[in-house]
Amino acid sequence: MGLISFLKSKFSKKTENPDAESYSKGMEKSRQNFSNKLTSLSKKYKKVNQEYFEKLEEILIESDVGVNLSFRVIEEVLEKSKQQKIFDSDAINELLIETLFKDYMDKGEQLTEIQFNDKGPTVLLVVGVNGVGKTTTIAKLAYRYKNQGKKVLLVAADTFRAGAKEQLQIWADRLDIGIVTGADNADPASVAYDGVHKAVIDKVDLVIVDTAGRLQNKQNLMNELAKIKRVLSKEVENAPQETFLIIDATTGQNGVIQAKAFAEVTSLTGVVITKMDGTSKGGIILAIRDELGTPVRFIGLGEKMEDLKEFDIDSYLYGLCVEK
Ligand SMILES: Nc1nc2c(ncn2[C@@H]2O[C@H](COP(=O)(O)OP(=O)(O)OP(=O)(O)O)[C@@H](O)[C@H]2O)c(=O)[nH]1
Ligand SMILES: [Mg+2]
Repeated sequence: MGLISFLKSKFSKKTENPDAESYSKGMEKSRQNFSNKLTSLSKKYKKVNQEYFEKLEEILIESDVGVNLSFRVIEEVLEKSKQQKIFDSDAINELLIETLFKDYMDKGEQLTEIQFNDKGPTVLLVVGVNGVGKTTTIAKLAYRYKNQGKKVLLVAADTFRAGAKEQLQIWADRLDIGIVTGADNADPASVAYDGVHKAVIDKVDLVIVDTAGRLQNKQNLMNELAKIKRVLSKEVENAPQETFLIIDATTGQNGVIQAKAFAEVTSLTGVVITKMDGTSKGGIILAIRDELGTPVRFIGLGEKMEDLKEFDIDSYLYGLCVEK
């Protein structure tokens, strides 16, 4: 059975994966772009030729899959098509999706949920440039893990942007969870320290540290993040156990550039892609994975607290490719 038929049958029973429906809804714009283009291309050609592969590569690039990955995947599909003597355009499209899937899987581990520390708090540091959805994602994660019975504490180490801590405070109140804040323009590392200190005393399970996203000066950012990390590990061994980079899907290839820049200044354990519902170019997930190798842990499919889903490649491809 081909991958598309597999995905269709897998998700025909909603109970098997309730998230698949959210992916399908949240990725409607991307699907309309990607899937419609594939369908109309295969209708136009029926049998593939050199031009067909060029058009296919264009569709991938237009969906933000990235030039490098697009090129590689098309080469691979072309090769397989020759070897296996597949010239039917629908079959080639299916082969393309399978190749994208395989490429994602081959890149390494498929971790999603936060890995909890056996003893003591687990610390998650959240980084990313301005406005990508850091604070919202933190609230969504806090909501998720609170519902799983974890004691969660938020730490407002973004002391730079006016109103940042008030925004986090609103979420903490709404979720009825603890929060540590500092004075405006306080040293972010000192707020981070107060946060983990309180977390140890209060026997918190998960500490989520919000940071200001400043990428104007790489050296400063590197120093600031290094200092925060040092301070966190003073109170909790191996903290932060998780560092998530937040990327806004609507920023396209710019997001990929940000991801590379952050990966250069600090070690990341995961990426969260937000605003997938707001883009028609959902291929960015594949590009980020290709460039960084870091697993995409969660994706944001809307503004509400429950709109954060753990990343699942099957549901993602279902959302991207499978027409209703
Ligand atoms: N549609 C949609 N909107 C989102 C998503 N995630 C975040 N947003 C919106 O993006 C905007 C910015 O989100 P914030 O969480 O404030 O972003 P931030 O990175 O903390 O911003 P700064 O603190 O200013 O750096 C808000 O209006 C959010 O509601 C998502 O998955 N989908
Ligand atoms: Mg923020």
